[in-house]
Amino acid sequence: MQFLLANEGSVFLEHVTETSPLEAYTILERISIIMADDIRWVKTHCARLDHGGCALLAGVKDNRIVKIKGDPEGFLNKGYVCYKGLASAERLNHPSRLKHPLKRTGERGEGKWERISWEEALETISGNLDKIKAELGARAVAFCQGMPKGLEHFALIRLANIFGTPNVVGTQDVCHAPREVTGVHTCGFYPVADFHHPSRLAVLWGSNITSTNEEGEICRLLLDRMKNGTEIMVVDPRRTALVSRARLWLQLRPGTDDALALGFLNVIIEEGLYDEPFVENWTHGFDRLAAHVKAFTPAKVSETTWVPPDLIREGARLYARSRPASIQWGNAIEQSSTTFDISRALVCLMAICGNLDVAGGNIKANEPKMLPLGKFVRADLIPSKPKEMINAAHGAIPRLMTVPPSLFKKAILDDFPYPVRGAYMQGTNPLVAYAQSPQTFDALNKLDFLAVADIFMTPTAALADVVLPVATHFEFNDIGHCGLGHGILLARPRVVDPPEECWPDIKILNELGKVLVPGEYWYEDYEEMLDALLKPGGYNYTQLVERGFLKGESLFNKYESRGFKTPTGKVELVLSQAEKWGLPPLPRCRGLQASQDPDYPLILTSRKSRYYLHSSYRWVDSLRRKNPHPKIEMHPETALEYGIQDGDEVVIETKMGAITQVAHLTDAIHPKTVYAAYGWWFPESSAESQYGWKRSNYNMLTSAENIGKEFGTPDLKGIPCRIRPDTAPKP
Ligand SMILES: Nc1nc2c(c(=O)[nH]1)N[C@H]1C(S)=C(S)[C@@H](COP(=O)(O)OP(=O)(O)OC[C@H]3O[C@@H](n4cnc5c(=O)[nH]c(N)nc54)[C@H](O)[C@@H]3O)O[C@H]1N2
Ligand SMILES: Nc1nc2c(c(=O)[nH]1)N[C@H]1C(S)=C(S)[C@@H](COP(=O)(O)OP(=O)(O)OC[C@H]3O[C@@H](n4cnc5c(=O)[nH]c(N)nc54)[C@H](O)[C@@H]3O)O[C@H]1N2
Ligand code: SF4
Ligand SMILES: [Mo]
Repeated sequence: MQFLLANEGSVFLEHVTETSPLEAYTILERISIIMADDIRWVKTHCARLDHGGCALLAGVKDNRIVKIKGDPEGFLNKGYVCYKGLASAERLNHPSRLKHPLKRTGERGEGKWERISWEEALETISGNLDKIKAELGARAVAFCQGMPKGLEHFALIRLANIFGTPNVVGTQDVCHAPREVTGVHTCGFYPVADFHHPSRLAVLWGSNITSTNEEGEICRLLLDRMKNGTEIMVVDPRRTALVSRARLWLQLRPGTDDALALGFLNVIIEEGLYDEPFVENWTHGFDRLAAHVKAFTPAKVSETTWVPPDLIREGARLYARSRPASIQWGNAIEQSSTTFDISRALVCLMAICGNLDVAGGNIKANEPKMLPLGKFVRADLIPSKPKEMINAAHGAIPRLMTVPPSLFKKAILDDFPYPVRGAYMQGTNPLVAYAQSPQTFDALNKLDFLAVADIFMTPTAALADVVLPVATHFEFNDIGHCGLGHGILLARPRVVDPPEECWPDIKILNELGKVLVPGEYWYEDYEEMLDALLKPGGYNYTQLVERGFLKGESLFNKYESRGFKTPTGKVELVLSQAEKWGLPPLPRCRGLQASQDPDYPLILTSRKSRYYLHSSYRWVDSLRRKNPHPKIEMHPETALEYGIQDGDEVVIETKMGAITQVAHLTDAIHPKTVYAAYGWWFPESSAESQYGWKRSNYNMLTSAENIGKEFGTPDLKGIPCRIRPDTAPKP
């Protein structure tokens, strides 16, 4: 018998794919579940598949989630839900999830494990971290997290502070810290794009919002704005989904955003298109900025960026003349060693065009009242943190309170500025997510002790000494968007019980804390943390769940009465304390280079897959079917030049290493640019190979050495590379 599956959105019989009896059965089973009328629908918010934010309706039957729908009442998504969100039930119910604490029995990375009790797991972790603390001091232990997911990030910082280490490692170097911290230094706050009020223009600058919906800037909000007249401009090397609806598209050469932003400033200042009263009253150093950007003429900038001079002028004029206008800035601006300068230039642009702190521009989102996070994390216990943390020895920017992974690895491998020998990692997969994976492998192996808390066995967990099984989203009470700077708190109540012995991270941290540093710091029950955070706002967790979300009041033009929270009280186009902080006073440019290394004639960059979150969820079958292989995208002309056909295996090489991905031809990108997929490993591969982390992993190609000083940021996008068909014999 043949089993046929209609392709997505298709009602025609010819659009079918043959499928296995097992898959057909699974789908029929799912349909019968969905049609059953004994499903209980529970309201919650999505998370852990990106930063989250969509309000969801979870259909529950027999303590299992069987279906997910977008909640039409959701204030950020109004019923929208993406593929990842829809796959939540499958993610939760996956048979291979970690369900018990494990202890390594064989050599590190050999894939041999023994099941242990929670008590033994916590004692083992505590014993090992304490031993390192006794020998080398608490700072020789690091607490690490990747993309913050919920309250667990702050509970982790709390545990680190109480334990006494200043080193909380995070991926913020390539994700949001540059925007946030540079914003604070320049204008006193983190300027987020305001999609909650009308704008005349929204600029998508290296942000692929219809796929990534970053930090709750759910694309549905922008699409609604566009229906009501907001125009868009896209600054992206790729013809993204929204380009077809854009007024302008600036297809720049990857890695040249600093030059383009300075070119915009040049045009706007030379043509007098800036907001004169604002510049006069509320900016510091305008004349110096004006003199500085004179060199960045459209003609010069065009050589570097490949954007025609007229289009640079048109883009700059459009932004300056459309008030209010917002800039939705994406990862592209912060996955570059020049991220500090790009961010500086963009905040200057917002400022001189009068788009800061105005409705529909880039705003300081006002947070709902809650316990200040500094209090929650007990920052008072470690007042010397800025001086003690690894960052200090590297002259990183003040106010960056997490350690960049590249500096963390240096501490392990070179003992600089001091040795780090132990790590507790939650919600992160450094072997695939950090730049320069072979170096990460060496660093993880050099640790005396590594504990990893995850929902699934990953390449990183495979190198751990102890692995902890966590309960994840929908399985415990959590608060979403806490500390993200978007002015909202979301209720994410428990919908079902976690499987077997899985504990939520916040419970693990609370219980580990009790063993590690007993005393008055810990809560009897971890859920008390939720109430403690909400109490100053006059709520408890149950009340938050009843309301669904809290949003701070919308307040604009606050500077008129209070000034900007900078040393001069104005937006600092020139940083007044640059010398004291060791920062360049004006936004720099890496150089108006037009040449390219002849050995590496193409430029490599990336975007995130709409079906995965970083390296996560390659094991969720429905998502894997949508995107089964790591794809290298190239222009058909490029493929022809290199003798590559669609579907061929291709070797991608940079100075750092080589990987293999599958060719996909597209004219959405420039012939000199290639896009490789990021985040790949193969859960179906062997444990001893740590699940094939070397084969297709983008970070085999990146370097953690040439990093920006301010944020320790490596170049992840805009890297010189070369390609060739993979002719090696296949096993
Ligand atoms: N589906 C999905 N959603 C996610 C995530 C995920 O992994 N998957 N991750 C979440 C996280 S943690 C984050 S931080 C956000 C990030 O979300 P985004 O900021 O959207 O990140 P990316 O997809 O990496 O890149 C965005 C855009 O940058 C473009 N680009 C590439 N190189 C350059 C360049 O040199 N200059 C410019 N101007 N553009 C360039 C790409 O074509 C792409 O359109 O997404 C969140 N949402
Ligand atoms: N080359 C390149 N490198 C990049 C990026 C890029 O675009 N290109 N993007 C960067 C960005 S923006 C970021 S934010 C980082 C992301 O870096 P990471 O956050 O380290 O990335 P993930 O691969 O998503 O790893 C998250 C892990 O958390 C697990 N997990 C899921 N839910 C839970 C939970 O509730 N608790 C716990 N304990 N674990 C859970 C998942 O199974 C997964 O293994 O990567 C950065 N690295
Ligand atoms: S866009 Fe993000 S928050 Fe919304 S359903 Fe998808 S994964 Fe969840
Ligand atoms: Mo991120």
